[in-house]
Amino acid sequence: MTKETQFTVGDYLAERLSQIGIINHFVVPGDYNLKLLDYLEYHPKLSEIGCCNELNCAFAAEGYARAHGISAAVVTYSVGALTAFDGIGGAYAENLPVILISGAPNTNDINSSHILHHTIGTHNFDYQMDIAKNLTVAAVALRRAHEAPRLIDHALRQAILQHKPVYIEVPTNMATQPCPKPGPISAVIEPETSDKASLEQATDVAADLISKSEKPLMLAGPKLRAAGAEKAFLKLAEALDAAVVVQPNAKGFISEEYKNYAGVYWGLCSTRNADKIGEFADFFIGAGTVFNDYTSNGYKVGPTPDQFIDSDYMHVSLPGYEFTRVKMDEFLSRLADKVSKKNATMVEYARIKPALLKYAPANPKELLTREELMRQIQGVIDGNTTLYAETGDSWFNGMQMNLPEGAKFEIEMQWGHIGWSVPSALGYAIAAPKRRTVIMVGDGSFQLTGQELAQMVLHKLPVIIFLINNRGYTIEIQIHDGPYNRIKNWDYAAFMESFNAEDGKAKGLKANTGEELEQAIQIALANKEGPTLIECYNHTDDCTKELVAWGSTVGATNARAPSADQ
Ligand code: DPX
Ligand code: MG
Repeated sequence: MTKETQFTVGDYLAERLSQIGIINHFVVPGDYNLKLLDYLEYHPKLSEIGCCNELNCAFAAEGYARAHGISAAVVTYSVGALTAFDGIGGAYAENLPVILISGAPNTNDINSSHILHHTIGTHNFDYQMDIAKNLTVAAVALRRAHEAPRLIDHALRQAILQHKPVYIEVPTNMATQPCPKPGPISAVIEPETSDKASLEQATDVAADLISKSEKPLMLAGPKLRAAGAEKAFLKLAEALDAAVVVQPNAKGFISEEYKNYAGVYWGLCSTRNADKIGEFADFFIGAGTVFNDYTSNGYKVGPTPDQFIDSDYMHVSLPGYEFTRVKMDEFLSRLADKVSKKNATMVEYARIKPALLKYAPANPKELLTREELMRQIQGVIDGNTTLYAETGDSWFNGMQMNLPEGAKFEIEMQWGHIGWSVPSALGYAIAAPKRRTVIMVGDGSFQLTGQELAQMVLHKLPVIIFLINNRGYTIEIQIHDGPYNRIKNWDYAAFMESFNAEDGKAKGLKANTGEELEQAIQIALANKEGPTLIECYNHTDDCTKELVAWGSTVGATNARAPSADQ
């Protein structure tokens, strides 16, 4: 590959990606994006990670954004992008700024009567852009080189400001076109600030409402991290000395060793009596909360609007008020200056706080139970661990894990795509190679995207995968059972080792008893040169009681008859 000396659109995009902090981008090549990939490769600070397919590529980028703040995935037209869109929808739902870059037909063909490969075989070249517009906050198609700087900068800025994915379409003849060099990067990355008058008024109203309440409780939601407002949230918690609870998809955003931490607030699935302190509270101070059907257990959990303040990235909702252009972190921090101590929820919590969940060791010779499995996984989690909990009973098991200071937790609860965890953890481990990435994933989920383990082998990432083999879709069994919830068993341990081929250092192990699991974990911890998958026995019916309770509420919510006025 020889590089032209002139600065091109490909160089511009590469330079901007680097300037916004991207080091690794995730790719699947195709003839519509090959030239662009060359330009990304030429850039001295960018390094590509190949993926097995575009769904995994989008999820890997999503995981990279979880650890690193922002990411990019590069795919080919239609056959690639349409597959990637599923993961991009996930990034939208999970508030992760992923830049999806797609190759596209030559600009001369787009307006011609030619029929092109990787299309539906008509002259419609709009469908991909139409989908992109629905799944991103900015979708741009480069058609003329001189417009590229403006369009690229616009898309990148929107990703950063809105914490959501964006789409950039690059025709196959565009990366090579001469283009001006980028201006200062501050034009793209400079953060927005609050409108001062709105910030003052919003915090005055909020402080007044809090002073009139007796038992305020702080509630962290899934948008707190994307807003970068964790510190401000804690500042307010300290000022009030109120108890702090988190939604299930905000677990880990607040240290579980924080003195005011009172667990996961999720109705019957709550931990550490968070539901009880929620019932005791008379006012909720939320930050980035989202109550969907799952996290509200069929709309049963959550504060009423008259007892609830919530802040989003750029607005605040209070009973009877709505303030726009008020940033979450600035709101929480300024509010902390205006309130005084109101610690009734903390006083009550000290009374009802349960001891930390701890399972007694099982007989090591006996078949593994869910409790024994969780007891041993808990032992692996230290302050340097990131625990991934895949959709399935792993969600509920994950909730109950105690996270020591420094440990992190990743879940994909809004999108809820089975198969997310393996590729996302690949991206995460690429971005945070010094952390211990641990995945809890069910057999059904694993079957969607398990081949992305290959990249962990290639890049020698010591990820530990607990494959929980309960021979089926147990969560679906609890929502609504039928023969479709049973799946073909695989030899998962052998599958892992198949990726080694001639040079890999992955290990695939099986654990049917407590003793075997203990030994497997020792081997996994010692394997620093590749991933280790431990296929763990779990009886189909041996699931959490929280899943059973939640499954019946979701089943009932799904089954509601149509309203008469519909
Ligand atoms: C489905 C789910 O084996 O976990 O613990 O046995 O439930 P459990 P598994 O990974 O099975 C997962 C399975 C089929 N959900 O129980 S949660 C429906 C679904 C989804 N995402 C996609 N397709 C179907 N969530 C992409
Ligand atoms: Mg299963």
